[in-house]
Amino acid sequence: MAAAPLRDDQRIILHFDYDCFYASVFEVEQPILKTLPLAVQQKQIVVTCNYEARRRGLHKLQLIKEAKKVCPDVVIVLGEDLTKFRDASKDLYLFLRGFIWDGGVEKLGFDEIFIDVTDMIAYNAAMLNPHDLSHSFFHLNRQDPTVGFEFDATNLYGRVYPDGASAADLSSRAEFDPLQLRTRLLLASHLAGYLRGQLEDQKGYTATAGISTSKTLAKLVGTVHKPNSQTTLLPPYATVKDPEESNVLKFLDSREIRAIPGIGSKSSRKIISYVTASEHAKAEDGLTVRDIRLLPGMGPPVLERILSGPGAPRGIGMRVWELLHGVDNSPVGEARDVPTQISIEDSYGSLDNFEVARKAMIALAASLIRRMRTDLTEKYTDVEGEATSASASHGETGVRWLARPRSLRLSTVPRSLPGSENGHSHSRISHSAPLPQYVFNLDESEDALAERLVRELTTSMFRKLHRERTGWNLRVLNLAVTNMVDLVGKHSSGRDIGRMFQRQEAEHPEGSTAPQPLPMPNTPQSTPAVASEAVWEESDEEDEMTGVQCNACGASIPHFARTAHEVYHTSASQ
Ligand code: DCP
Ligand code: MG
Ligand code: MG
Repeated sequence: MAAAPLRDDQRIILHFDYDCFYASVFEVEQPILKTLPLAVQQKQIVVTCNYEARRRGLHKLQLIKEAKKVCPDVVIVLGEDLTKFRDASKDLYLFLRGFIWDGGVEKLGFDEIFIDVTDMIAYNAAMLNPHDLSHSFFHLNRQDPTVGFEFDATNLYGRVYPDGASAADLSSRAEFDPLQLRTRLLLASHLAGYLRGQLEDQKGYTATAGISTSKTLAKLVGTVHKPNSQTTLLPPYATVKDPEESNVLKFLDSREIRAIPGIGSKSSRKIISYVTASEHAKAEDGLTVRDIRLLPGMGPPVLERILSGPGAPRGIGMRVWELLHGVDNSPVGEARDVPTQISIEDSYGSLDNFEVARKAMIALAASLIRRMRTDLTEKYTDVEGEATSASASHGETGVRWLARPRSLRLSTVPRSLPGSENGHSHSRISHSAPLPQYVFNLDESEDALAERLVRELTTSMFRKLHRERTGWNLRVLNLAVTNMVDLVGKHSSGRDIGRMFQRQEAEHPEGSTAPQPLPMPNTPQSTPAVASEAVWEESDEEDEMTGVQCNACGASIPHFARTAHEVYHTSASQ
């Protein structure tokens, strides 16, 4: 059998997942709802419900009809407009980020956050006084030693895996070592507890946290105790003498492969069918990570063979082999509170004449500009000519763009013709053009800008896609801004904005017709909807692993080859 991959447990990562997130947003608005069973409705489905409702038998993704039967006095609120969830998500992200030093803080979907706290933990481990661990102080600021909180470093905070273990007990001085993994995890458990407390006291949200040394392990171990709880995955992680003594393997081994974040559902299916086809294996039901890991002959080459296919990145076998052993060296992404693109989409019963299309485009453009203003700007204070978002007490204040998209993309999907099979999935067509600078003018109204954008640009883009005055009938219109240029990185002072604009202008691409990704299938269609963001918590990470599907030919394309593939279609169609 192939060797187990090497572990690297230098980092400490926290993962937060807010409890019943959409429901909590309503509870924060109206605290009375906390005491009632509360369900959030999208279409005919309960997308989430609070824990009072769960106590009474309701659960996520249940039919409304069923929920009412199970719990007749359930309070139902409509959650199709995602604006307030997005706003709350951003607010909580910025709030948490405010406590963090240099490590990355990465948002996943609306209600999850990864935080790399390695530097904060190393600093505080070095500051511990081994003679008086029970009166320790956790420093939250390197410059100001009074900022922080008191804690008892003889005990780990919150729950642990394995349950009930006391392996992190530091009470015996002989065992104290600031560099030891268990010391660092212990400190991190107190930091996670403190941040959860702040989140609840200052913002009214409870969260469930996981604490470990990688994104995958932190996220997974966080699910062990829910809600309003936290779980630390205890050492030992790397075990030289007997690898099976590792708590990482113990923890992962009993899990089903599809539960491992980073292994997408397609990959899971391929692995499961390979393993069940082998005579050594048990039936598909109850197939665990351990069954797969220990299957004779299993290893990176076999996994590479099973999982490779058009679009699978090289090295996927090794990556999955690592994940099966709880090895995940992927970095917590740089703070990125701006999306890579924003797209607004609506669907129509019948859209077959230009005037109706024009009005629809104005509505989409107005929503798009509104969204750009929410997601891509921030308030700032200018101190001594240097723009910072930090708490400055003097200086000029204003609103500035955090990022500017360079391109505008219009996509349409025709109503499928009778007789054409599966007509809609391959028939999205798009046209892109440079985004005019006037849309960034914050002094003009969104509606005025939308009218101008449609008059001066979008209508001609539309005509490029549908040259005939009549004879077409559309099902979907989508307007998006893409090619985002980040102007204010986490550590940037913002002084180079002007220069960046000049560069950006020079780099503007020509308009191009290119196949574009499909919107999320569950995007609500009744109101102009965001099609670009990972709204669903358990987003299928297949894309990240294997690439994207080309909408023109259906092939699966790795991310790095996507541009080339688009060019291929563009030139082939000319
Ligand atoms: N969501 C959704 N559709 C899904 C899954 C989730 O709209 N298929 C939304 C509603 C949730 C939010 O995303 O409130 C976060 O998803 P979670 O799975 O984390 O669910 P909750 O936060 O609601 O509950 P939990 O306490 O189990 O984390
Ligand atoms: Mg949640
Ligand atoms: Mg979640």
